[in-house]
Amino acid sequence: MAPLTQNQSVLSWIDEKAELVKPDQIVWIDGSEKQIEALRKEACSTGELIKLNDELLPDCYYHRTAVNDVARVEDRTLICSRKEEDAGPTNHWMDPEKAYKMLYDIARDSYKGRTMYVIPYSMGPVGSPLAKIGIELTDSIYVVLNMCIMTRVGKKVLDVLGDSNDWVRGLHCKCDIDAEKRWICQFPEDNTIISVNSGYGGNVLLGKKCFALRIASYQGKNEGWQAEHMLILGIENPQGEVKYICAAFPSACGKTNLAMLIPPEGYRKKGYKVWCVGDDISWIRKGEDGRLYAINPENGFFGVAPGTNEHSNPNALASTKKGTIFTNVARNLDNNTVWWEGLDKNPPVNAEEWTGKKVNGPEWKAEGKNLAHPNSRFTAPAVNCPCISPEFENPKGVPISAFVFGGRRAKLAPLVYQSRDWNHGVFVGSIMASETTAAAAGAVGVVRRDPMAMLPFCGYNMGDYWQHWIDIGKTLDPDKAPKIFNVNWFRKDDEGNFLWPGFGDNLRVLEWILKRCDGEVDAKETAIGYVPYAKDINIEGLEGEVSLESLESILDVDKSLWETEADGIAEFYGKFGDKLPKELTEELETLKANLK
Ligand code: GTP
Ligand code: SPV
Ligand code: MN
Repeated sequence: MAPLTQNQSVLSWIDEKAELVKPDQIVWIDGSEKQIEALRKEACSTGELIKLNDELLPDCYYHRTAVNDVARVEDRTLICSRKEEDAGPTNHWMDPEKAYKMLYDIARDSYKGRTMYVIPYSMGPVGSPLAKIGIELTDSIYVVLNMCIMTRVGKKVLDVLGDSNDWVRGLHCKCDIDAEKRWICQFPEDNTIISVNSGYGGNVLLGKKCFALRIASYQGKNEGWQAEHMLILGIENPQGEVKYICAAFPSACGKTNLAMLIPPEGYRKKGYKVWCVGDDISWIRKGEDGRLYAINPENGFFGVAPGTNEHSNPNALASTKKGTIFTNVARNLDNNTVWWEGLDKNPPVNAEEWTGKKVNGPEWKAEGKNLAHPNSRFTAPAVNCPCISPEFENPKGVPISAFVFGGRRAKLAPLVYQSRDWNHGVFVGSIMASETTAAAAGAVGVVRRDPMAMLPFCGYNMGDYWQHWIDIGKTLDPDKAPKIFNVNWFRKDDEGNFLWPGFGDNLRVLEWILKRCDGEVDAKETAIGYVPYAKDINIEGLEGEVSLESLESILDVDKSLWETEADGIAEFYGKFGDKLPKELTEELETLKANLK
């Protein structure tokens, strides 16, 4: 097929890679519905996709990955910078020369008998000054179809690229899905990503974590902007004013849910609305007026299915009703639809669990087994979302009032607190810790440090990344800089029950955050920062669920627990040697002094 561009840097790179992997043919993805439909048909004919009930779920498809390939693999994700120090102590590193050789040996001839798909894509609205372009080569139709939902794809992207060399190279080879030879490698200094032996989400949709976070965070450091693992939501008050918040939570800790939240009834009646700009990634840059502006570089949602239902997240559920690809959920064989834990209380009797075994759903559940994989996902077009922001396509992005950090902490972190200033806010982000989830392979529920929710996604030394945050702060007028907060929806009592209802009710906390941004409410100064007075969090309508007393207990700062935490932070910071910004050392000293 004739190339869709004359760009020499693109053509020669594709030639070179085709020479390596030896495809039977090369197909350029032009972004047309006709081509996409033909690919869906082809994938259905080989069993790669299953078409779902077209009346109940129009244009929706089902896919199962290999059972050894169901989540990101952090210990096989490498940052291949020339110097090991530039990857830093929190990344796995390999010398680029060695990595290229290893990867080329694995990839060599692996497209024989197969097609090479060339996907030109834009992260961010096509042509936006905040957007960037990538090209992914893949031998997987599943990847092509997912990229067509998650990013802006096709000829229009190449037209914007022209003959520029500023684009990110991505090579994906399924190979044999051999877990022992699976590698997800970023070469930040070469704008290059190579992924081999996986067919799962974040490992292979190279625009997402590999580019929009690992490569882009490095680009942002050099170019004066930020790539963050943050959702973007707009909160519209009854007067029709919209304020935007960016929030960073680790994987499977509530970004999609918060980004699409439905206000509690009392708020809805007053006229509050929430608009979703993005649910996972933000690219942030200073605008002409001196404020920070964020775009969502993605065009769809790769969301966690389990737990998504009519009550927890009706907007996410509605987003999955057409044009969606479901991965590793369970199937209801009676009506050819999908099911997952937490969708409803009726697991299908005639079911196929996520590995493809035919089972009786209720009996299977009674044995304590899952029908859907805990990290099963939907890939849904952003335009499907009933609360998608009217600013979603705005090439300039939206102005940010607050940054919010958060994680899963059963104890310790209060429901919400505010940093004293920007540098203290960077400290608050840097000390984030969270219980691990099924989004990455490995143990679940273990508390680990996850600064700014970027631990698995920062493409360079985390110490330099913190310095970049501090440097950005220096360029901002304090009146225009977003205020920085920390939240914890996941505090538990001694019996393991969540103490805060979460989901839509999180708006009550966001309301306090916006009032703080506007200087409309007082707060209590504590050792860790400003904590709300319980009376200032609106719990109207939560009678029976949350009392003033229980609210006080989840706003409580337990100094002895925080002293232990400070030791843990000091130990973590110790790994960074002289890369640790002195501002953060000072913040830690202040925390320790405050706890005395
Ligand atoms: P990634 O796509 O992996 O980046 O995840 P995410 O941060 O978007 O997480 P998501 O919103 O999909 O939520 C993951 C899980 O957290 C789901 O099972 C939710 O049910 C649960 N969850 C989300 N918000 C809340 C909350 O406010 N409280 C509680 N208790 N659970 C929540
Ligand atoms: C995450 O793990 O944070 C995700 C899913 O958003 S993945 O695309 O697999 O990284
Ligand atoms: Mn994520």
